[in-house]
Amino acid sequence: SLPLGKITLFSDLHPKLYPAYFNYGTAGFRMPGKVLDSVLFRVGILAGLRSKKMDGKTVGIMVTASHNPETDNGVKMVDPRGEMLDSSWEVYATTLANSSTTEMFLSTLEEFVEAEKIDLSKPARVVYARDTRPSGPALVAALEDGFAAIGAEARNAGITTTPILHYLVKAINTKGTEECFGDDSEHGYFTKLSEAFKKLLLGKPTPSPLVIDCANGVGAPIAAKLAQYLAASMPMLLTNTAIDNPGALNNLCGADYIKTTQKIPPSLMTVLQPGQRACSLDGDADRLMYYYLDSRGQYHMLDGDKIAALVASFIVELVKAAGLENRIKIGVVQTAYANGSSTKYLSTRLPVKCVSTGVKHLHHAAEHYDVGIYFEANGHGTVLFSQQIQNILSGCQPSTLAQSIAINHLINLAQLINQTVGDALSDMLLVEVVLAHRSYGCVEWDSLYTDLPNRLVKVLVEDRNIFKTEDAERRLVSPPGLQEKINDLSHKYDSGRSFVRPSGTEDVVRVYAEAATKQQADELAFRIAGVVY
Ligand code: 16G
Ligand code: ZN
Repeated sequence: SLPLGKITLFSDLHPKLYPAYFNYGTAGFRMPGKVLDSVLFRVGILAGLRSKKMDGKTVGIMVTASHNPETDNGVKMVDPRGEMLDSSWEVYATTLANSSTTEMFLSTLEEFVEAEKIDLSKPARVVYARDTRPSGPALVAALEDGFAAIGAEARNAGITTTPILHYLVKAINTKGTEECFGDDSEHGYFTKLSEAFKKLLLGKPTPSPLVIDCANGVGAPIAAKLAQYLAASMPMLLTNTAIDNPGALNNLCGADYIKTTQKIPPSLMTVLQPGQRACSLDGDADRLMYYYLDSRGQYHMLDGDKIAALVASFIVELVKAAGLENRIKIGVVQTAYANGSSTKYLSTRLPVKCVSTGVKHLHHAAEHYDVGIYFEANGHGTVLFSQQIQNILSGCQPSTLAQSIAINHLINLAQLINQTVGDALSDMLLVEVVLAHRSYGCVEWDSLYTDLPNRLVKVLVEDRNIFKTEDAERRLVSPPGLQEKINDLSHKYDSGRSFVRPSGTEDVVRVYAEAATKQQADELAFRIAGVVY
């Protein structure tokens, strides 16, 4: 049975002091860091129970609020295969976080153990990490009390990125098996990536220096370590590395700043040369955006859609060159936010599927292919190679040299890419590999297709829960009649497309519009916002 005495003792040290409603959403729990103490403690216990439920396999816990302001923080659980927490448990997490007293928490916990038939005699194992936020240490201490209360065997992975934590979870759980993911350490991660990168770049010219905006977050120390493993094979210029500078995290820099403002970080104005490649990570280094200044000093953004276009066309050609196009089913997964031009570009090359926003949906849809590529426009994405395909690749008997080269490239790509989750640093190396193979600079990459001008606006509404969507969030079914108005407006504009959906992370409704010109896209977005409000 549950160690009720011990849990009570610890729980009283972490009372729920705030009336706030906690919700385990698409990004886990995410709130101002100061209200999260009780939540972290309870997540510690829940993670222990999740591990018991999964027969003692190791569960991951990441303390981060990603691209959000420095004063926010959050916590997210990672399932034993390195993927997002099973959705049925998200509901439990929410219920447990909202129990107002220790007694209520305990009784909810008991009901839950009963309902899930958790065998408490099983071991509990967890691995945890945090980003560089100042509220991190205290929240980790609360989390550790949760581990102690449930008696979990806990491994501290220190200050690291979200994708490395996912890597560690999968590496720990596949240790000594046929599917061994790599050595279960940061060293193992860097070795796996850097070796694959060097093999893929063999015989290619060394890339010109890449400017990396680390968002003043955990990406900074981790990219610095990666640079040591890559040495001269990948020259990197790290900027925005001030992790101890109060208020600096994600402030006027980082991947989300790039995407939402469509501007270059002010700190890079004097650094970036025309034509030079630059990229931005977000606060936990799971999102990546590229950009450059053209010869006239004009700023151009290369977002997740552009990364998908670059990577997907490269992989499609490798699979053909390997003579495997009839054995490997490749597909791309996007959301409604994908630029219409990217969808058009990709659709002529491979199947494209649209799913609802959120990494979970993209990841699951990508798993239906042998090679599934997904990127959100915001820069989060990865490529999944099914185990079966990885076996086929390693057992292949190529009949020509060209086939053998292509197969080796595919094998090395599967090592280079962090298949557990979007990983800014792994994706950055992937982009660099494709650019080197194509002999592309930013301009050539950018010209794969031209983005349709677009506009995203937030609308504050009384109750966002009345907004219900279907068809991967592209159509509103409620409130009644609203979709017809949106259609009528969209049809008035050249290449007009728009949709309205409730945010999963903020108390707003989002309106997206694209059209042939910037002015039209802006106008369409604001006219739709007007009918939504
Ligand atoms: C979360 C999602 C991200 C999505 C964003 C949309 C995960 C890990 N992250 O950050 O994929 O793009 O939410 O936010 O699932 P919204 O619902 O507020 O538009
Ligand atoms: Zn992030």
